[in-house]
Amino acid sequence: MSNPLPFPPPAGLPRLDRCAVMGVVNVTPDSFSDGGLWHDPARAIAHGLALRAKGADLVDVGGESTRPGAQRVTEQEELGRVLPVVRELADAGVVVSIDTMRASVAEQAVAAGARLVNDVSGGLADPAMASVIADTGVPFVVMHWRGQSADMDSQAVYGDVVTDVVAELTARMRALLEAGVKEEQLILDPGLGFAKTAEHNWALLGRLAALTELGRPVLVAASRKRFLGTLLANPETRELRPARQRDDATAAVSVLSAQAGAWAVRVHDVAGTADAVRVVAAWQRAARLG
Ligand code: PMM
Repeated sequence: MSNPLPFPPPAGLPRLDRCAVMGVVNVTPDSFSDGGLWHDPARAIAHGLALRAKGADLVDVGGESTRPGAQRVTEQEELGRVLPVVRELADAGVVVSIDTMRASVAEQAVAAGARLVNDVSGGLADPAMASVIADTGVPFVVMHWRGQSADMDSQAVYGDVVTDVVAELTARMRALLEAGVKEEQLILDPGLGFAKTAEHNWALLGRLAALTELGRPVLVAASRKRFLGTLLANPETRELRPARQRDDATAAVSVLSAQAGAWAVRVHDVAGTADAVRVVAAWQRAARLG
């Protein structure tokens, strides 16, 4: 079957005929959407296997919460959280992504079997990240980022958010290439919710083509984020829709992202999105044949 996506899959990852589904395993006590649920390694491993069974093509393992206002954990703490989970899942044949801003964690996770590094800082938080990515040769998610979570809300100031994010991601790509990373390794991510208001997030989604046109695979990670809670707030009380009741909206974003040419979507509730991306692929196939 021909690949309808406008780019080959990132280096070393399976080729799919549809948008890929990245399931999330946060091995943290405090992530906004599922904090504490998978903090214990055995439970995190079981959860990763369950996500694969539900249709995740990749499983993203993270040991540090990046919710707005979050404080950093130590390197030892992060390594202790993620390495056993990465190792077990990789040994079980799961395609594992490591969600980290630390070069040392990325390096050890890749040695333990991770096949992709997902860095929400796009290599900005740790100057050693670029050389680890260049040396390991694994795909690297370059997310748009302006600073650590503790004070990122104050940095949500843009002229035109789409133009600014494209310019800042382009500068990041250039710096990574200069540091020896290959273009085939790069995956782009608009960084929804990171130094961005709800309006900024919607602008980036509505004009996703500005990112896909940069010629690299694009990852969209809207799952359960606050802007969906705001959209679906109780009209009377203005209370935000709780994080775990944002999965239908997340699946809708997955459909539209897939339709807009995203390479992958990163989600907590894999089942709904796994179905959704298959519907989009079937629809697009039929449209091509018609
Ligand atoms: N968001 C979170 C964590 N990791 N990775 C990428 N590439 N893009 C994101 O937008 C992103 C991420 C925060 O969400 P979580 O706490 O639910 O994992």
